[in-house]
Amino acid sequence: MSDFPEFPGAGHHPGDGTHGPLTTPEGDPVVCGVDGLPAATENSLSFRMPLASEILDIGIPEADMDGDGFMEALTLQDERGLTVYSDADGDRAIDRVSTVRFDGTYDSWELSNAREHTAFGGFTSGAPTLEEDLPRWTCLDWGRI
Ligand SMILES: [Ca+2]
Ligand SMILES: [Ca+2]
Repeated sequence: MSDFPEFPGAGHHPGDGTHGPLTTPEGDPVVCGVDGLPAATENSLSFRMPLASEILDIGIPEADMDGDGFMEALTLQDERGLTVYSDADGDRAIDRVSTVRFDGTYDSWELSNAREHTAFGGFTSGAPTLEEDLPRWTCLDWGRI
């Protein structure tokens, strides 16, 4: 961690959590609890978390948030906060994430290209090979409590 100097007149700092939601350098949401997770594999029954740089094996859902009898959400946490991961369309690829951090920041995202990128869902393997296969996350809401 380092302190960034203030630049007078520099108006926009995407991704720093102050003027926009926290993002990784690749533009992914900064989520909690994924450190050390394995990469998703073709034969796993786990849900997967598509990110620009990798597709993670996120584990087995533990909650039925919408009451349809199928569990589609799980929560992971680490020393920064916690993130709820959910699969809204049932293809076993996470497409909604909501993070609340202990520093008071929060953000919610959805996978904006989930439907046309089945490589990240179902039982197909997920290594993206084309640029347009990269998952794109769109921030729905962010701020500070
Ligand atoms: Ca459900
Ligand atoms: Ca999904």
